[in-house]
Amino acid sequence: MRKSLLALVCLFLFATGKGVTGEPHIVKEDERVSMDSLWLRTKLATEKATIFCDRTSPTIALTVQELENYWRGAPVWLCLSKANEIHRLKTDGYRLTATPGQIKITAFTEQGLLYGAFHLLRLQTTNQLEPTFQIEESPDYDIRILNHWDNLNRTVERGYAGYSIWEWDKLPDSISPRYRAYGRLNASIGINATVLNNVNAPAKVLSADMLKKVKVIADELRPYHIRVFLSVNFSSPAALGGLPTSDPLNKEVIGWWKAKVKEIYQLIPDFGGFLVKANSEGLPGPQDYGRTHADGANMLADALRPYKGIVMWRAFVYNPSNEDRAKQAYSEFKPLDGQFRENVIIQVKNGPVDFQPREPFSPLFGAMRQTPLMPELQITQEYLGFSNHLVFLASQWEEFFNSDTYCNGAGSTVAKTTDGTFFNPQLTAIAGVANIGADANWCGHYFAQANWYAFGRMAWNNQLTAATIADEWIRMTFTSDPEFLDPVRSMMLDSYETAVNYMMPLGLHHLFAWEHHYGPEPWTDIPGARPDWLPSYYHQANKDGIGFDRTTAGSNAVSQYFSPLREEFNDLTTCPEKFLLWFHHIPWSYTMKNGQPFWDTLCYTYDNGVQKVREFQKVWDRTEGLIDETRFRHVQSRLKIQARDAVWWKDACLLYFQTFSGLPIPYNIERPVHELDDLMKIKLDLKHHN
Ligand code: GCW
Repeated sequence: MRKSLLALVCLFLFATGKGVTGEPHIVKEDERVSMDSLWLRTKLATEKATIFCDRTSPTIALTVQELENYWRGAPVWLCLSKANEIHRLKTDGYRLTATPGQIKITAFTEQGLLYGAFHLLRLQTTNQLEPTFQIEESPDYDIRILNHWDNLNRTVERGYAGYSIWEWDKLPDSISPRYRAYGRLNASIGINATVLNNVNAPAKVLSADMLKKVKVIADELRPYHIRVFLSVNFSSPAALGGLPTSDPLNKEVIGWWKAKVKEIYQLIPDFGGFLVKANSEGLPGPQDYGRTHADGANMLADALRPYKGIVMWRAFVYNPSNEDRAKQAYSEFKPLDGQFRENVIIQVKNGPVDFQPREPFSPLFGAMRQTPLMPELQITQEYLGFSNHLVFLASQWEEFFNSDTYCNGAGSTVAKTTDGTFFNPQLTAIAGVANIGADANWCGHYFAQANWYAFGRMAWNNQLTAATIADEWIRMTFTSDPEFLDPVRSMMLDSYETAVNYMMPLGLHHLFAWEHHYGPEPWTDIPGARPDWLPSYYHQANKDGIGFDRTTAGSNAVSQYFSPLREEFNDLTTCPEKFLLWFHHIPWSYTMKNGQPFWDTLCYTYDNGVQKVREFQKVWDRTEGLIDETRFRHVQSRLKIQARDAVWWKDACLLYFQTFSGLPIPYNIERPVHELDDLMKIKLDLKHHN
């Protein structure tokens, strides 16, 4: 009797996650799981696995070690094979074959074996191992690269996870163990390249002293097959080399870059190349000398070509002009199509403006047929609540990859225009602006780790769905327990749309606070500021309505898209509602397709965003006791901030836009809890480093 009562009490405590004292039952983190594990949290195997390989190299040694430590199955054979035996695979690809009693990983490069091993371990951790299987995988992009916006003083532009992990002040003598941990994490998701420093680059990064430090990082990352790149300042020949000019057609300038490149390759034989932000946001570039982007990029490409280095040249440009900012990158780059060297790739942000919560895809995708383009995604949440908001970005990227450009008729997705399916490019690549810093949890928010993970997975396979990746990541990072997995996965999958809804629904964009971009300031007016840095330029709210008219009657940005998309965007009745205010100035009296007044829809959508975050809090609180306390509490506290911020966003935007619409906020939604005047006084002291 007693026994069964005790069992009943235990069962009850277990089910509720509460301890005998009424305190939550705490699941302690396994002490062997280090902070640097992130999604690689599999426990060490009790017995070393048996691994066979008849070759050795630093990468193979790492691969063997990884499997010995974590694989709990049949012996594994690592087979380096001749290319023609597995001709369907690309350089980094692999084949996994499991038959009873034996696993074979076949690849024709050592990195292929490394990626294959991580795949096998992932199947084990996520409980997806079958007794027999054959899997072949090749990446969609040749270069899968992180862009760090890390400054040499270790601040990180738009970084929300502490200082830079690159300890420039301590290098080259002292080597942080995090460099290898970084290599391992990236290799586990197929990332094979990194740009160490901010695109807003000082010339100094190319100084002899700095290059010695870069060499050390490159040496640490090499076994993980991560090639190092640098962002360079276009005026380095003058600023660092003391030349009178940095004109790309000047002989001395050309000679300076050649010598500098040679110096780099003597230190780092597998150096990847340069990333360049030129003639953008005040940075120097070829246009300062009357030359084009192609002149500038080609000159650098010629210097790098003998060493197989490449130039990633950014298309993020906009001049102080009257042209709609959303049109400018296309206007500048489209005419240069076909003028770039083979080792140049143009790096294009996903949307035409600037990493806003939701943008249509940049019309450059599909439009440049003779020049390879690489998408640039922003993993760091500059415009999505920093590391305070839980926003799973795979949903945004899934939408982006699957957007139809119509460049070769229906079905010409952005994915196909960039991954080599179309146009036969010499190079394919994809970049993600990193969200990594020196914080203990690497990314500021535990769920921000999921965005780094998702970037790597989608750079490998751009057809993976957000749902698949969320599932995988939760199992790897937390648990496969359905009590946790199912609700948390739904929360992640709802989180992107939710953030868009409480921040900038229906095509609104750039309503952010000046400079730091945290929180709403649709009213901001900074005397003397460029108009296209101010929210009013984008929302265009007035007594008649709201939204940016980019139709043929307005800025005509629609014309940069292929038919029939341009007509679809142009017509108010066919434009997807999620882009309504991106392309149209909507009268306050407008009626939506479902018959609801536009103003009411705007209000309901904001409110929906707020309600969802409240639900996320409930979902999360129910997971108490299912995971460790550290991560539980961290996420719980961030969700509180997110919930408060969501209300702040909703109140600020609705109360402000109401001053134009003059319409009541529908009575069946939460009433504002703030006064507009008070919200307009908020000035957060958040630093923006560059
Ligand atoms: O989104 C904007 C950011 C800048 C950034 C710039 C860019 C690195 O606000 O901080 O500078 O884009 O992408 O170059």
